[in-house]
Amino acid sequence: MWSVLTWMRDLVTEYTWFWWSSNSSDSRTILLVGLDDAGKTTLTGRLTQNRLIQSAPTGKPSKHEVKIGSTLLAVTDIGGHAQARRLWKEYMFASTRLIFVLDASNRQRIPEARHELMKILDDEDVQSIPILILANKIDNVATACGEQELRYHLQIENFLNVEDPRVKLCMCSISRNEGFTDGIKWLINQSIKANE
Ligand SMILES: Nc1nc2c(ncn2[C@@H]2O[C@H](COP(=O)(O)OP(=O)(O)O)[C@@H](O)[C@H]2O)c(=O)[nH]1
Ligand SMILES: [Mg+2]
Repeated sequence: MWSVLTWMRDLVTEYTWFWWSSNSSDSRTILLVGLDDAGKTTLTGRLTQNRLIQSAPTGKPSKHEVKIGSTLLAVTDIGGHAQARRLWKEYMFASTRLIFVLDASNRQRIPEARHELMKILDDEDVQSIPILILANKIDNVATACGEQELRYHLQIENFLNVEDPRVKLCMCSISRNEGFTDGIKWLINQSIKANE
């Protein structure tokens, strides 16, 4: 019980800081969300230090600054477990871009990932935010979904097949450093209606 209270206090503190910092500068912000175990922390390690990091499940939001080309990005990784998911929406207000990481090799959890993704895509408050979906762990070849199969399971065709999509899907293996770079570039290059 105490640890939950401490965790909640940390989140409030973090959120206040994040809200303040994102409103006080023109830094571009990327929010990293997805179910637990999808590969968010691994991606953060790739982007920030270009190295593999093994870590405990993310307990509280972690923020990192990443320089890609001339662009400075503030990446915030919010945990993916149920308690943290309630806070995704709060953080989305302060973000201009979003990465949704999912484990394409864990077929049992694809419906759960889809459910969370749909909540974001259907949310009127975040409709102007470009979203990069990283379908991770395709190196698990025995179980990983192919792209067409995943599109079918996620039912995101409507978001992908438009002239100016605000959603992009990349099949990737973050631990092998494959398949996500183009997606990150796409995300950075999306023009944002917000004042940046
Ligand atoms: N096979 C495989 N495992 C990965 C890949 N990316 C991350 N993982 C592993 O998946 C587990 C969860 O990764 P993590 O980044 O902690 O997930 P998070 O809970 O979303 O932050 C770790 O054991 C990672 O090493 C990948 O591309 N392929
Ligand atoms: Mg994590």
